[in-house]
Amino acid sequence: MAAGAETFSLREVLVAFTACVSEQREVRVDPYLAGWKGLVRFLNCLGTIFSFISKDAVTKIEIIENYRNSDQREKYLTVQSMVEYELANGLVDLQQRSKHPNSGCRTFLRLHRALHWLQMFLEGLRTGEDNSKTSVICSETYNASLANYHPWIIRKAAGVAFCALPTRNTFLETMNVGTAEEAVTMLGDALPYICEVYKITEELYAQHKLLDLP
Ligand code: 1PZ
Repeated sequence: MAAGAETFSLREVLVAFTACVSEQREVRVDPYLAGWKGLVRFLNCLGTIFSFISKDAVTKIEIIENYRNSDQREKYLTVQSMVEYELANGLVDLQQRSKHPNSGCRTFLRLHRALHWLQMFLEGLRTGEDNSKTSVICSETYNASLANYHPWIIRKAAGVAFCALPTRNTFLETMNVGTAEEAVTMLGDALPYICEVYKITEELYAQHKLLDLP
């Protein structure tokens, strides 16, 4: 098991997502990234076969973190302020990646699409039968969401990696939130928050026609 894995609990990840939505219904960037960082740590505990996935997630997290550490950090406080700032200043490549290949908007969109998968995957785990296969839940939800944005070679590699996933109950126990039943309860409590974060971002991106950013 990776160092620190014994103290790691998926509860912290879910708590981070519950802290994302502000009173003004804006999505705060810092807890969003904290949630993703926790997911990456969790993914790393599942084995090196997933490292091509976690590496990409880390790259994206770091791009946005760099904006949060730059002189413009205040503009990246929420997804709403980021979209407003980048669009108003022509910092987003709308047709093809060229001058601004790593805009906050296009990078965040990749995590946002992955959050849709996560939402469906965790819901599938939560409602699945005791003996159901995590790999099946994972590939079904992946095919219904993120796969649509990935080229064949990545879909293939993802499919191979999914086969390494343990059974549902073992997977729920790996979350380190207690028994499988306790993990299911926690998922039920946390998922509405993740759905809300996803929904607000989706509406914002749709409103600004940013859902297909290259
Ligand atoms: C529990 C099992 C984990 C399954 C994870 C399912 C998601 C599979 C995603 C495979 C992504 C592989 C690597 C790179 C993909 C990139 O090309 C894309 C698009 O970025 P671009 O090329 O446009 O810059 N990246 C993404 O779609 C972001 C993927 C982030 C995935 C994070 C998963 C975290 C999982 C947590 C598990 C609890």
